[in-house]
Amino acid sequence: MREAAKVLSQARRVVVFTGAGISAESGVPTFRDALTGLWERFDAQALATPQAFQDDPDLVWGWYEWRRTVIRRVHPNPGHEAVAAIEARTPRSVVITQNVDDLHERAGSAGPLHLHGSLFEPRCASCARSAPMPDGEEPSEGRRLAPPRCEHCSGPVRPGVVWFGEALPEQILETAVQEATDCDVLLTIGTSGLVYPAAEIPKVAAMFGATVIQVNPQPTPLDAVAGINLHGPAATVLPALVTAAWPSLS
Ligand code: BJW
Ligand code: ZN
Repeated sequence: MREAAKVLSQARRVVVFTGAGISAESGVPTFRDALTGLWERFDAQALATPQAFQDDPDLVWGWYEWRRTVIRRVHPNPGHEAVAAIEARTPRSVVITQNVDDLHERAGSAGPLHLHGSLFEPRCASCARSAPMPDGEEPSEGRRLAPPRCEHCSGPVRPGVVWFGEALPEQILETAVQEATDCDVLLTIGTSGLVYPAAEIPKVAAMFGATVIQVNPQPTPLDAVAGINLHGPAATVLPALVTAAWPSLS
């Protein structure tokens, strides 16, 4: 922790790279947690595909609307707040997230780069125009729900996220890679490091000479990339890291 605090406090450019684990303590299940309710017998990896939406749009749209309801009800945790504090204390910093929730924004992070899109930007699956966000709340056990139809072409509306087999938003990925090549420290938080090309980001930073600090209670393939591994939950480790890095400001 002391070494991590030292390099962080001395860094001019910091990239904070996050995954589902940072939102776990807000009550958002991680991607690899078992599904519950209506989706108990499904695998998230199989639902997050264009094929699943094509085969059973009501099942997939219902799942995403249920997740949006969950996220609306929860709050950023001290891990998200610590990330915003790091941004406020570092001259050049950027948050690159794989998460489709909006908890970084709600904690005060300025313009996080969403590599895998957002639950809050539905669009037409046929013509790609953005679609209004439906209102209303989903029942806690979830339900099948027909996707709305596009106002322009009547195509089905889909979540504005990146599914397996789809390209990441080109400009955002390009900026993220550029930031990784340019930073002094990359903090990777709460990601299994299994999903590509996002998992390349910490590797790029390490290759270009940055110190990679990982925060995760479990081992991951990024253990080998990180110069410093802080084993523990983000909502505990990150506030402690901020206090250790900037004792006089905390
Ligand atoms: C805590 C904690 C606490 C718990 N504190 N930590 C190269 C090699 C092999 C395969 C591929 C490759 N390149 C591409 C692929 C294929 C594929 C892929 O990576 N597959 C792998 C599974 C093998 N990638 C793709 O298909 C990508 N597209 C692509 O490559 O396109 C090519 C193309 C080019 C041009 C034209 C067309 C195509 C797209 C990937 C999209 C990923 N999308 C998802 C779903 C988003 C929507 C949704 O949410 O439903 O994104 S998948 C899912 O995984 C989601 C996440 O953002 C992403 C990463 O997961 P994350 O965040 O790491 O979460 P978990 O659950 O895995 O891990 C949680 C971690 O938290 C754990 O480590 C815990 O220990 C930890 N934790 N509590 C801190 N309190
Ligand atoms: Zn349309």
